[in-house]
Amino acid sequence: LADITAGEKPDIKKCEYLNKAKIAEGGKKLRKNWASTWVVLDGKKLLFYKESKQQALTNLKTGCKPESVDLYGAQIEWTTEKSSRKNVFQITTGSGSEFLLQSEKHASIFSWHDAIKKAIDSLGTD
Ligand code: I3P
Repeated sequence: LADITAGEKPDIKKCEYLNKAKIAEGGKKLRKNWASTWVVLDGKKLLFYKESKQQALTNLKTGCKPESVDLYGAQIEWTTEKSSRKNVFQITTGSGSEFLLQSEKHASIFSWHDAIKKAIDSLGTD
């Protein structure tokens, strides 16, 4: 939402409820805590909203702050080791934070993996 307050148009590619667990921050491991989260992909970053979809949409207009994850220099990979759940991928940010995202819906999580990978690749690493 920094983009909105800066007067730029948001470039929303995708939004949906996914299960999210943050497992590390700044290289430090965190206790895993899965939570249903409204996730927005805007091309350069992922936004995580704790509240309901309606509140999240309202906040898109009013500029309330979600947790924002910069995709520049991030990595994405499927994992079967970091969780007993199926359909899980991990995002590792340039700053050393790690997130797991999961959905019971195969098509949905594959589509998210694809979209986030494209966003990361389009940003490059240099
Ligand atoms: C964790 C919780 C998570 C589970 C995790 C447990 O216990 O059950 O759902 O992850 O497994 O440690 P607690 O709530 O007591 O912290 P998955 O559902 O992803 O398997 P883990 O320790 O193997 O990561």
